[in-house]
Amino acid sequence: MLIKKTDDIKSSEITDEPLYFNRRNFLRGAVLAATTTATGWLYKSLTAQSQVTQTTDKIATVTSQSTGLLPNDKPNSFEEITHYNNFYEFSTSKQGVAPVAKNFVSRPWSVEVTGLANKPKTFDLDELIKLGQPEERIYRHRCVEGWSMVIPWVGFPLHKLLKEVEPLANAKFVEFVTVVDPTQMPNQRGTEVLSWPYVEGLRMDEALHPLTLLATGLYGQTLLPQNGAPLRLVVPWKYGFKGGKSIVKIRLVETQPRTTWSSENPREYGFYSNVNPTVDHPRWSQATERRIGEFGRRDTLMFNGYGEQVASLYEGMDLRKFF
Ligand SMILES: Nc1nc2c(c(=O)[nH]1)N[C@H]1C(S)=C(S)[C@@H](COP(=O)(O)O)O[C@H]1N2
Ligand SMILES: [Mo]
Repeated sequence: MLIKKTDDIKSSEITDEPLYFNRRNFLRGAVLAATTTATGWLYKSLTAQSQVTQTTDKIATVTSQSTGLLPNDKPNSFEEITHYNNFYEFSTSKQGVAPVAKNFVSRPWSVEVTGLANKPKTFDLDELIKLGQPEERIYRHRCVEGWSMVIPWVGFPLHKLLKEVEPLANAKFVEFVTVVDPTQMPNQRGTEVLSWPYVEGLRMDEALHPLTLLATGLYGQTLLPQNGAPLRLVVPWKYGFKGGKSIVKIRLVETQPRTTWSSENPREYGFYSNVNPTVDHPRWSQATERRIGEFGRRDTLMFNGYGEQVASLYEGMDLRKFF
C-alpha cells in the first residue's frame, strides 16, 4: 500500500506567507528535478503540456487564504500525487488509475455553465483558464477513507467563473457534472461500480468561498488524466470525493442536488461531508489519518484545518446531523 517517496521536499522548505514566492520557485525546481530523473513517458507528457506552466508564471498575487499550511505539512511528491488516485471511472485500484487513464484525451474541452443564471454560457477550456488567471494553491487533501496528502494545485477560485454568468437570487446550490465517455473510461461501460455521471454539489455560499478552487494543474503543470484533466473541483475543507474530476457541466439550481455518493449511500456519505474528526464514518473512525509517504497516523483536523476560514458558513447547523 505504501508508495515510496522519490523526491523528498524537506519540511524546512515549508515557509510562511512572506517567503511564499521563494518557496514556489523551489517547488518549480523540484518539478524539473523530478522530471529529469523520472521515467521517459513522464518527461514527455510534462513537456508536451507546458501551457499552464507558462500561464502560472504570470501570477502576480496570492492571498493569505491560499496557503494555510501548517509547519508539519510538506507537499507530497509528484509521483505520489499522480500514482495514488481515486477515479472510479478508470479503476477502483489507486495504483491502477494512472496506467488506465494514461491516454485519456481531454482536448478540446468545454464546460457548460447553465441553470439559474442571467448569462448562462459554454466556455472553451482555454478561455476559462485565461479568465481565471491560474494561481498556485497548496492545500491539504483528506480522503474520507482516512488518508491524506498535500497537493500544490494550480487553478482559480470558482467564484470568478460564477460571477461571469451572474447567478440569479434563487440559485441556492451548484451541481457539478463530470464526463461520461465509456470509450475512454472502462468502468463506465456498466453501472457495477457507480451510476454515471459522477455528480457532486455545493451550497452556493460554499461554491463562492475563496478557498473553493477549479484546478487545471498541479506542480505548475496541466493536470494529468488521473487527477481530473482538464478541470476538477477542489474543496479543501471537505472530504476528497466532493471534488469531482473532469467536469463538463456546472448547473446553478434551487434545491440541493442529488449527488453520486450521497445517493449511493446517504448514511455513509453526506451532502456536506466537511472533514470532521468527531463524526466517525459508520465503518471506521475519522479521528486520524495517514499522510501518504508517512508511517503512523496524524490527528485529523476539524474542517481539515481550514476552520478559521470556513466555520462561519455552518453557524447554527448541527454538524452531526448535516454531515
Ligand atoms: N469523477 C470522479 N471524481 C472524483 C472521484 C471519482 O472516482 N470520479 N474520486 C474522488 C475521491 S474519493 C477523491 S479522494 C479525489 C482524489 O483526487 P486525486 O486522485 O487527484 O488525489 O477525487 C474525487 N473525485
Ligand atoms: Mo476520497
